[in-house]
Amino acid sequence: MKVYDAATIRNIALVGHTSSGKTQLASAMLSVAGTVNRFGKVDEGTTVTDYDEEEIARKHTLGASLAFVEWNRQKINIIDTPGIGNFLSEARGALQIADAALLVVDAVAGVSARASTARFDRCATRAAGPWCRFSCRSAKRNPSKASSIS
Ligand SMILES: Nc1nc2c(ncn2[C@@H]2O[C@H](COP(=O)(O)OP(=O)(O)OP(=O)(O)O)[C@@H](O)[C@H]2O)c(=O)[nH]1
Ligand SMILES: [Mg+2]
Repeated sequence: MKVYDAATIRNIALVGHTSSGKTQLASAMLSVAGTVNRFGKVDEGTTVTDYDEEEIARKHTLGASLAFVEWNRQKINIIDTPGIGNFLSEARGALQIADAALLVVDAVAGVSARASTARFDRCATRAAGPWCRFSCRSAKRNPSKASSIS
Protein backbone atom coordinates (compact mmCIF):
# COMPACT_ATOMS: atom_id res chain seq x y z
CA MET A 1 0.00 0.00 0.00
CA LYS A 2 1.27 3.45 -0.85
CA VAL A 3 2.47 5.45 2.15
CA TYR A 4 1.67 9.16 2.12
CA ASP A 5 3.53 11.86 3.98
CA ALA A 6 1.21 13.39 6.59
CA ALA A 7 1.70 16.85 5.08
CA THR A 8 0.15 15.68 1.80
CA ILE A 9 -3.05 14.31 3.35
CA ARG A 10 -6.27 16.33 3.45
CA ASN A 11 -9.51 15.25 5.10
CA ILE A 12 -12.69 16.75 3.67
CA ALA A 13 -16.19 16.13 5.04
CA LEU A 14 -19.15 16.34 2.67
CA VAL A 15 -22.12 17.65 4.67
CA GLY A 16 -25.55 18.97 3.76
CA HIS A 17 -29.22 18.12 3.92
CA THR A 18 -30.51 14.80 2.70
CA SER A 19 -30.64 14.30 -1.08
CA SER A 20 -28.48 17.38 -1.73
CA GLY A 21 -26.12 15.15 -3.74
CA LYS A 22 -23.20 14.38 -1.38
CA THR A 23 -22.88 10.71 -2.24
CA GLN A 24 -23.25 11.34 -5.96
CA LEU A 25 -20.62 14.07 -5.73
CA ALA A 26 -18.22 11.75 -3.89
CA SER A 27 -18.79 9.18 -6.61
CA ALA A 28 -18.03 11.74 -9.33
CA MET A 29 -14.83 12.82 -7.54
CA LEU A 30 -13.64 9.20 -7.31
CA SER A 31 -14.39 8.63 -10.95
CA VAL A 32 -12.80 11.86 -12.23
CA ALA A 33 -9.66 11.32 -10.14
CA GLY A 34 -9.38 7.73 -11.39
CA THR A 35 -9.69 6.02 -8.01
CA VAL A 36 -12.41 3.86 -9.55
CA ASN A 37 -12.94 3.08 -13.20
CA ARG A 38 -16.71 3.38 -13.28
CA PHE A 39 -19.03 6.18 -12.30
CA GLY A 40 -21.16 4.76 -9.48
CA LYS A 41 -24.73 5.96 -9.22
CA VAL A 42 -26.87 6.30 -6.10
CA ASP A 43 -29.98 5.33 -8.05
CA GLU A 44 -28.32 2.10 -9.21
CA GLY A 45 -26.81 1.27 -5.81
CA THR A 46 -23.30 1.30 -7.25
CA THR A 47 -21.53 4.07 -5.34
CA VAL A 48 -18.41 3.38 -3.27
CA THR A 49 -19.56 5.23 -0.16
CA ASP A 50 -23.14 3.91 0.12
CA TYR A 51 -22.09 0.26 0.30
CA ASP A 52 -24.30 -0.98 3.13
CA GLU A 53 -27.33 -3.06 2.08
CA GLU A 54 -29.67 -0.75 3.93
CA GLU A 55 -28.12 2.34 2.31
CA ILE A 56 -28.43 0.81 -1.14
CA ALA A 57 -32.05 -0.18 -0.55
CA ARG A 58 -33.04 3.21 0.89
CA LYS A 59 -30.80 5.32 -1.40
CA HIS A 60 -29.64 7.31 1.63
CA THR A 61 -26.36 7.40 3.51
CA LEU A 62 -26.80 6.11 7.06
CA GLY A 63 -23.24 6.30 8.41
CA ALA A 64 -20.14 8.36 7.64
CA SER A 65 -17.94 6.56 5.14
CA LEU A 66 -14.49 7.15 3.80
CA ALA A 67 -13.00 7.12 0.32
CA PHE A 68 -9.97 8.86 -1.11
CA VAL A 69 -8.66 10.44 -4.27
CA GLU A 70 -5.13 11.33 -5.25
CA TRP A 71 -4.95 14.77 -6.82
CA ASN A 72 -1.84 16.85 -7.54
CA ARG A 73 0.18 14.48 -5.36
CA GLN A 74 -2.11 15.09 -2.41
CA LYS A 75 -4.17 12.34 -0.83
CA ILE A 76 -7.63 13.69 -0.24
CA ASN A 77 -9.76 11.66 2.13
CA ILE A 78 -13.44 12.24 1.43
CA ILE A 79 -15.89 11.61 4.27
CA ASP A 80 -19.41 11.18 2.92
CA THR A 81 -21.94 11.82 5.70
CA PRO A 82 -25.69 11.31 6.12
CA GLY A 83 -28.03 14.27 5.76
CA ILE A 84 -31.03 12.59 7.38
CA GLY A 85 -31.78 14.20 10.75
CA ASN A 86 -31.60 10.99 12.79
CA PHE A 87 -28.03 10.36 11.67
CA LEU A 88 -26.61 13.88 12.02
CA SER A 89 -24.22 12.80 14.76
CA GLU A 90 -22.25 11.05 12.01
CA ALA A 91 -21.84 14.38 10.21
CA ARG A 92 -20.88 16.18 13.42
CA GLY A 93 -18.26 13.53 14.17
CA ALA A 94 -16.81 13.87 10.68
CA LEU A 95 -16.59 17.64 11.07
CA GLN A 96 -14.61 17.21 14.26
CA ILE A 97 -11.80 15.39 12.49
CA ALA A 98 -11.95 16.99 9.02
CA ASP A 99 -9.53 19.70 7.86
CA ALA A 100 -12.29 21.28 5.81
CA ALA A 101 -15.98 20.91 5.06
CA LEU A 102 -17.81 21.00 1.77
CA LEU A 103 -21.41 22.04 2.38
CA VAL A 104 -23.38 20.52 -0.49
CA VAL A 105 -26.53 22.35 -1.59
CA ASP A 106 -29.20 21.36 -4.09
CA ALA A 107 -29.05 24.18 -6.63
CA VAL A 108 -32.68 23.65 -7.62
CA ALA A 109 -34.21 23.50 -4.13
CA GLY A 110 -31.86 26.19 -2.79
CA VAL A 111 -30.44 26.66 0.67
CA SER A 112 -33.58 28.00 2.26
CA ALA A 113 -35.73 25.10 1.13
CA ARG A 114 -34.84 22.95 4.09
CA ALA A 115 -34.39 24.29 7.58
CA SER A 116 -31.62 21.79 8.28
CA THR A 117 -29.24 23.65 5.96
CA ALA A 118 -28.88 26.37 8.59
CA ARG A 119 -27.88 23.67 11.03
CA PHE A 120 -25.17 22.46 8.70
CA ASP A 121 -23.98 26.03 8.20
CA ARG A 122 -23.54 26.33 11.95
CA CYS A 123 -21.86 22.92 12.22
CA ALA A 124 -19.43 23.75 9.43
CA THR A 125 -18.63 27.17 10.86
CA ARG A 126 -17.98 25.67 14.27
CA ALA A 127 -15.58 23.12 12.81
CA ALA A 128 -12.01 24.31 13.10
CA GLY A 129 -11.15 24.28 9.41
CA PRO A 130 -12.31 26.22 6.37
CA TRP A 131 -15.43 25.29 4.47
CA CYS A 132 -17.09 26.11 1.21
CA ARG A 133 -20.47 25.55 -0.35
CA PHE A 134 -20.94 23.40 -3.43
CA SER A 135 -24.12 23.34 -5.51
CA CYS A 136 -25.26 20.11 -7.14
CA ARG A 137 -27.79 19.75 -9.96
CA SER A 138 -26.76 23.07 -11.48
CA ALA A 139 -26.98 21.44 -14.90
CA LYS A 140 -30.74 21.09 -14.38
CA ARG A 141 -33.08 23.65 -15.88
CA ASN A 142 -33.90 26.69 -13.76
CA PRO A 143 -31.59 26.20 -10.80
CA SER A 144 -32.16 29.07 -8.42
CA LYS A 145 -28.84 30.87 -8.44
CA ALA A 146 -29.96 33.46 -5.92
CA SER A 147 -31.13 30.89 -3.39
CA SER A 148 -28.15 28.60 -3.85
CA ILE A 149 -25.61 31.27 -3.04
CA SER A 150 -27.55 33.22 -0.43
N1 LIG B 1 -29.78 15.60 -11.88
C1 LIG B 1 -28.96 15.48 -10.82
N2 LIG B 1 -29.31 14.60 -9.87
C2 LIG B 1 -28.48 14.48 -8.82
C3 LIG B 1 -27.29 15.24 -8.70
N3 LIG B 1 -26.67 14.92 -7.54
C4 LIG B 1 -27.48 13.99 -6.96
N4 LIG B 1 -28.56 13.73 -7.72
C5 LIG B 1 -29.65 12.78 -7.40
O1 LIG B 1 -30.22 13.18 -6.16
C6 LIG B 1 -30.55 12.04 -5.39
C7 LIG B 1 -29.88 12.13 -4.05
O2 LIG B 1 -28.47 12.13 -4.24
P1 LIG B 1 -27.49 11.64 -3.09
O3 LIG B 1 -26.11 11.82 -3.60
O4 LIG B 1 -27.86 10.29 -2.61
O5 LIG B 1 -27.82 12.69 -1.94
P2 LIG B 1 -27.18 12.74 -0.48
O6 LIG B 1 -26.91 14.16 -0.17
O7 LIG B 1 -26.04 11.80 -0.39
O8 LIG B 1 -28.39 12.22 0.43
P3 LIG B 1 -28.30 11.55 1.90
O9 LIG B 1 -27.38 10.39 1.80
O10 LIG B 1 -29.71 11.15 2.22
O11 LIG B 1 -27.80 12.61 2.83
C8 LIG B 1 -30.14 10.80 -6.20
O12 LIG B 1 -31.28 10.32 -6.88
C9 LIG B 1 -29.13 11.37 -7.19
O13 LIG B 1 -29.11 10.65 -8.40
C10 LIG B 1 -26.95 16.17 -9.76
O14 LIG B 1 -25.95 16.88 -9.73
N5 LIG B 1 -27.83 16.23 -10.79
MG1 LIG C 1 -25.60 10.18 0.77
